[in-house]
This record gives sequence, C-alpha cells and structure tokens, in this order.
Amino acid sequence: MLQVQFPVPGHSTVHQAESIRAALPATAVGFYRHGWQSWSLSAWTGLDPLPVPKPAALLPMQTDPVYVHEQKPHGSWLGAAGLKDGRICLLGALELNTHVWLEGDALVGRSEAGPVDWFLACGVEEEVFSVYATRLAERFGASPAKPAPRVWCSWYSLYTDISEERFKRIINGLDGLPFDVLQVDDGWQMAVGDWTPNTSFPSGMAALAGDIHRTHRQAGLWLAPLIAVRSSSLYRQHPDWFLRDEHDRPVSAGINWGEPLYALDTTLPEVTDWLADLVRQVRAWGYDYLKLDFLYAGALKGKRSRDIPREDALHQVLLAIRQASGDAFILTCGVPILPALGACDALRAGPDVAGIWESRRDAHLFSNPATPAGRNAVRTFVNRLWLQPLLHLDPDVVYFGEKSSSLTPVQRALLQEMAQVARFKATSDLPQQLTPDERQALEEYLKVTPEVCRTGRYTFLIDGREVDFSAEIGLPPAPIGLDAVRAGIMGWLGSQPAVLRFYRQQEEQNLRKRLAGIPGLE
Ligand code: 9PG
Repeated sequence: MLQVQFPVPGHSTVHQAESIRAALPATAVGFYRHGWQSWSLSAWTGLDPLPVPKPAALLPMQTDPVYVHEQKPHGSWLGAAGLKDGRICLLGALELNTHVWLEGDALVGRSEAGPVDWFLACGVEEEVFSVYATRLAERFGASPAKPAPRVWCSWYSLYTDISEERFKRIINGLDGLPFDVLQVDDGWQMAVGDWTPNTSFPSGMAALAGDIHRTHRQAGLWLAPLIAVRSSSLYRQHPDWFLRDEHDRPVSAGINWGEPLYALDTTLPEVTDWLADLVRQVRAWGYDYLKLDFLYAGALKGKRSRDIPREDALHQVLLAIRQASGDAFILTCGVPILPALGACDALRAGPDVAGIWESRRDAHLFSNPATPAGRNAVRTFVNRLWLQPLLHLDPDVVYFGEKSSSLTPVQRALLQEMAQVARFKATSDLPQQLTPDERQALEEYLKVTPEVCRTGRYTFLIDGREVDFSAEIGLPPAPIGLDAVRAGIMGWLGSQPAVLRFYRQQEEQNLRKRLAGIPGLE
C-alpha cells in the first residue's frame, strides 16, 4: 500500500496506486460518505458504523451490495474527513471501481481493478470539492452544454396507472404552462424488459409522441433498459443474456413490480445490439428526452462474457446508448455516479421525493435513507451539489398542488428551494388538481430563474432569501429494544416476494381509487 501525506491547504496532489493510505493532519470528527448510485445515501455523518439498511432483498436497488456490510466509514470513489477546525481532507479516485475508507487517522483508498490515480487535498470544503470536480471533468468530460429542460413527468401523480387517454387530458390541461418536455414514466410498457406499448396505449407510442410534439413540446420516455423482470419475454427467451454469479445463478438486481429483477450482461454483443435497436426504436417513435432508470444493474458484481471491471462495463454501455440515441437529452437515474459522467446530460442525484416527507418504518425501523421520501431526497441531493459543474443534477420533482401529496406547505417549499438550487425544474402535479393560485405559482416558478448563492454546507441565499436545509440532514438512530425486534421481523417480511406483492397490490388499488375521484382525468 502506498503511504502518503496530504498536501498543505490550497494544494492538491495526484498519486498512482492500487491502494493508498493518506495520513490525516489532524483527528477526523466527521466523514463524508458518498453513496454508489443516485438513490444511495450521501452525507456527512459521525464516525460510528451506520446500521445496515433493511429489507435485505431491496438492497441491490439502493446501495452497492458488495459494500453494504462495511463497518468502517466508507464511500464509493471518494471520502472526506472533517477536521475539528472546520477544514476537510478529501481522497478521491479519478477512475472507476474505487472505494475510500476512514481507518484510524488516515483515509484509505482501494481499487477493484489495478492501479488508478488518486486525488488528495485539504482545505475549505467548497474549494476542495471544486478542484476534485474539475479533475473529474478533465477525465470524464463535462457535459451541461444543453440547457436543463422544464419537465412534466407522469410518475409522482399517476404512477403506473397511465394511459394514452389520460395523457391527452394532461396535454390539454398543461396548455399555457411553460414546460419543455412532457415525459411518460413507468407504466407504458408491456413489461420491464419488453419495451412495446401495453393495451393502455392502443394507438402506439409514436402517436403519443406526435400528440406531444403538436403542443410544441419535446416528448420524454422512461425506460429501464438494463433490467428485466422474471416474467418478461426477454428473460424467458434469453436467459443466457443475463448476469450470473459464481454458482451460475442469475444475479439479483432487487425486487420491484412484485417480481425479481435481473441484470443484462452488457458485454455480450447480442445485448449491445439489442440495446442500440431499442434506443433507435424509441427515437424513431419521436422521443427526444430519455429517462434511463435502474442503471445500477449494469455495474452489479457478476460473471460477464467479457471480463472487464463492472463499472467499466456500465460506462461503456452508457456511451453506446448515448451514441445510438443521437442528440436526445439523456437523464440517467438509479445510476452509479462516476460511470455516468460523460455519458449523459443529467443525472438523478438523490432518492425519489415521493409525496411523503419521512416514513417511520423506513427511516426509524429499517434505517434506510435510500427509500422514496422528501427528507431522504434533500439529505442526499444537497450533499451531491459539488457534482454540479460536471452535468445537470436532477433533484426529482416538486409539488405545487396541496392535493398532489401529503407534504406540508413548509416541506413543499423546501423541495422547491432545493430544485431552485439545482436549477432543474420538474413536477408531476395534475393540472386538473391545481387551484388557480397554485397554477399561477407553478407558472411563475417555471418562468423565473432566481439567483443562488451558497453560504455554507447546507445554507443558501435564493434571490437574497436565506434557505437552510440543515434540519433535514441528520439520520435517525438505530432502533433499540423492542423496536429492534420489530425491525428484524418486519425486515425479514419485507424481503419476502409474496409480502412485497401484497403491498404492491394494495398500493395499486389505493392509487386507482384516488385517481378515479379526480374530475377531468377520465
Ligand atoms: C418508476 C420509478 C420512477 C422514479 C425512479 C424509480 O425500490 N426502490 O428502491 C426504488 C427506488 C426508486 C424507484 C423505484 C424503486 O423509482 O427514481 O422517478 O421513474 O422508478 O418505477
């Protein structure tokens, strides 16, 4: 292991090594852990181990499953120690497949794939992260050439209950609001893996894109191109296209849509051809904005037909997808951060907002900061802002309608402020549910770009008004006593496919009921 010292404040160094130990100039009092993919926790925390989140079966969708049991403070590609005097020291890789730990009085970096370049700097937090971002931009390319479009996305109001009829009504309802993109989210496809329209889209996806284009907006489409559910035709017809573990079993990419998910082996030429055809098809239908989701699946550990490091596999397939998609705007989601750099226009940099602020079960019993919830989104997103010079950062949607969520006005305002800091505007509010005042507020929000100035780790001035996210950053303590027992039982239940299916059916029923009561949607 290469042993080095941190350079003096104001300077940075780069060392090449497979593993590196950088002695800190003073004792660490905090650690910046950088989560693997969009939804994974990124935050400054204390030095004690964090509880392993539950339920176990969902972890492949939320963190890097290989590192989920780490006891020492750990981060993907980078880590930083906070010192008593307020300065920080950062050790960050300039290449993929790398990890950083706090071990005693040193930051330790290790590569899964041979020698790499490591960046080291100490000093003022914002400056240190800014120089690291510049070095990353030199390696991977910085891409925010295209402006961030203003997006209406179907997910956070309609979820999977979408249809071409509903879109027609929404297209009409959005008339006069300055959205650039109308994005069709999950729910249009036959199955995850089978990317043809289902029976709710009888006129086909090209017809819908045409309807959207006629309103002078771009058409957006959600795809999860690197996964398939077990019941999909893709998985049944091509089981040999999927990633396998050392026992030759398909690698789990989590459980969602009531089913196990599997990950494509993107190093197979048949798979890359299939992916390029898929993307060209979607472009030919007329979609100009692609939200590519669940991309972590392309970098899960497993046996690949071409034996390359797992994050290189993802980076390469993202570049191939980008090439096949021409000049489409590409938003990546559920994506490991560094492999996405240089391969997309925007990246989701936090978990889903959802219409709730915090779930007691997920936050306090399951110790899971990666599940959909406003507070989780704020915590991780604000801690990822240093990536802003590299690409557009999507903080997920904001809500203007009181009826669109169970968030309080203060919580809705915090999400709006986060999105103003992000300079990325999206919503799922149903126009049918907005009061005239709410519609007016949304219109104003879409039209105006306020001036943002960062004044501290979690504080900003937005058009001169102080905004503070500090109260949302802390993590609940691990459950103890009876709560720990309940957490254990519920965590086990939450890993059972039958229980997850049951929950999903309940949710879908509730959703259908809720939507049926909205005038002007049917
Ligand atoms: C569509 C949605 C929306 C959303 C995406 C993604 O189980 N999970 O951990 C999990 C996390 C996020 C998630 C789905 C599942 O949401 O972020 O915007 O497109 O997929 O299904």
